[in-house]
Amino acid sequence: MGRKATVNRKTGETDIMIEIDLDGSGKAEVDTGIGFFDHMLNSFAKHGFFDLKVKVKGDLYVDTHHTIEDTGIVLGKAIKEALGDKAGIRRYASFIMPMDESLILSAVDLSGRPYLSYDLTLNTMKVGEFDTQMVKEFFYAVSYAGEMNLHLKQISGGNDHHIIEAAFKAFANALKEATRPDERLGDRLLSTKGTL
Ligand SMILES: [Mn+2]
Repeated sequence: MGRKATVNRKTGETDIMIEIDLDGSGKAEVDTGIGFFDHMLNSFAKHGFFDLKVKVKGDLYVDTHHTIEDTGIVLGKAIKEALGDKAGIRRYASFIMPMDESLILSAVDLSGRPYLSYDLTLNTMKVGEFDTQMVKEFFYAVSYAGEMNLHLKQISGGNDHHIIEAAFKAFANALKEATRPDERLGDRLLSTKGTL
């Protein structure tokens, strides 16, 4: 069966299907209707070695808000579902991603406790059709629906495309490591509480 999940969510604002395989090869098929967002989710899949299918029909005639936020909710749910009982995984990891002048740190703990610490400074309103204010909303939704502690910290930055892309790649790498099995654990949980 493997560590895969398919999650569907339909509201009056968005209709979303996401399929993820945590043990994939980075194959992605993404269509959100927002070019830059597709670019970010493709990067997330490729650099995390996740197989990812994302189909989104959102109310883009309003703006990009519902589409981006709801995609975050469904991606978080899919990650959580694919992880199952989290037995044997490393649980936490961090990564520092450079992209030219920008340097972004992401740390992840698949603790079961949602928390987002967000420290990126973006300078423009939009990258393409993507509203830069939505970066925080997206990662907030992923962290809450995925029940993970997620930090994004800008060490240095200049160009918004670089900062955002480095954040998605840093998150992908941190999540990739945190979801890897540690053979010393066998099927035990890395928790003194005995639950994650
Ligand atoms: Mn790019």
